[in-house]
Amino acid sequence: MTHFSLSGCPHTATKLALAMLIITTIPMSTAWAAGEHRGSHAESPIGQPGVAAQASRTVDVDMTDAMRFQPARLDVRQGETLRLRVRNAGQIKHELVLGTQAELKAHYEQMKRFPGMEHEDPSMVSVAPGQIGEIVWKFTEAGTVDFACLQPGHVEAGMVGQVAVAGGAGDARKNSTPPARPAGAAHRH
Ligand SMILES: [Cu+2]
Repeated sequence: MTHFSLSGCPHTATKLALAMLIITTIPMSTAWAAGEHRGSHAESPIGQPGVAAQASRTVDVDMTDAMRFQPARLDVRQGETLRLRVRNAGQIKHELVLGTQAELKAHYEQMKRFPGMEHEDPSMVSVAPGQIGEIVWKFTEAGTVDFACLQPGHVEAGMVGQVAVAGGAGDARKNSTPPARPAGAAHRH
């Protein structure tokens, strides 16, 4: 049984690199060709692509040639949608990729095997020097979501960070995120 995690994180790679990967690691499938990922973000512990109009706030993250994200730690509430405005303050290409540690590790190995590989997915953004990119992401599960710059060498240099997702639907409700269920709010005693 083919398991997609072996091929790295389920991001859409392009051109030759992807073709080679498919040949060497996974059979061609309509799901992949359609740009879908089995075991996709809908059930991912890191959350799912967000809708910009539902973003509760915008957070600026800088990426530098010192191989750092600034800030490298973000705090969000479970259920919150964040607009991440990611600025490359350096002279070389950087990227911010959200994922579980396992996903990032696998994806990073892939990036090292195919330097310069272009890849894209709603959970990541590659940003040219001096440019600004954006990720809109909904953090649906409490816990920790990792992120990293997967350009070869950057992880080892420390270009990693974390999003701490505070649990508690009750808190999210208080903070104006529409509740999934009214939970008896309709009547009062
Ligand atoms: Cu980088």
